[in-house]
Amino acid sequence: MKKNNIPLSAVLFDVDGTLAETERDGHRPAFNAAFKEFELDWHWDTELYGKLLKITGGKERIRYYIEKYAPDILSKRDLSNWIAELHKTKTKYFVDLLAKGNIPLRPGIARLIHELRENEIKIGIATTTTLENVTSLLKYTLGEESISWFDVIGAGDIVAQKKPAPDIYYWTLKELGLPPQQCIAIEDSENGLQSSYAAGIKTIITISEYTYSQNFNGAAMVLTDLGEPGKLPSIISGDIANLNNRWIDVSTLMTLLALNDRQTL
Ligand code: XBP
Ligand code: MG
Repeated sequence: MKKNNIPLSAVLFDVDGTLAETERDGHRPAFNAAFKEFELDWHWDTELYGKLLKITGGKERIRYYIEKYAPDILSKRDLSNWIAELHKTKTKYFVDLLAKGNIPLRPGIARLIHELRENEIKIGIATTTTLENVTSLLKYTLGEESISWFDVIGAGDIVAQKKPAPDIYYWTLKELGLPPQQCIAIEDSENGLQSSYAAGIKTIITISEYTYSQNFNGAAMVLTDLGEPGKLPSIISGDIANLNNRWIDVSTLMTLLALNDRQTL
């Protein structure tokens, strides 16, 4: 395969499902706790939550649920404010859960972040989730100072259109002052891939609890996780000879970026 000489300047991480498995035992119980506090008889079980995940963004997910399952609420005055308050309560419960330290980073995440820093490659975040969730996850896993390791954090309502729209990646690239060709995105979901792919960024998928059966056409590689030395990830697609028998590190990312064909499947 032809190679090019484009440098790897930045790696952009998604958060939920990619940095950590936050959805089933993090966001979901936090939503349910907020519903209880608001005296709503709603309960999002694991199966329903899987379906609701197609709507990105917590506030957007609540609104969708109301439209589909609780339309009486639609006539509420100041519905948008009420949803925002409910969602703020959910964020409080989610951050409390993170503080208990029960939601660890996924395999290879801490290692790769350290390696990127050592190699002076920029690190960014492009996520749909609320900024406070991101900074809290970093604080309770890598330590408070790790927030400053990120050159840019694109999160939540900073853009009007959440994933699968490319807006959050466009915003993040603009902040970094980098073209998409010099970056790699790491995502776990079809919505995330659609967003990064539309922004022109080569994307690695590490499948997660809720996303393993989704459509990842267009991804440069699909893996179980980033892997660690001695604990290799399984490659689901995008089996590139010189990435065989390796975990994802800076050198595998550089190799992947150097492949000329964006669709390396
Ligand atoms: C994550 C989301 C978020 C979280 C909840 O998508 O869609 O809505 O589920 O977070 P991604 P908020 O992995 O693409 O970032 O409630 O803060 O929105
Ligand atoms: Mg995700």
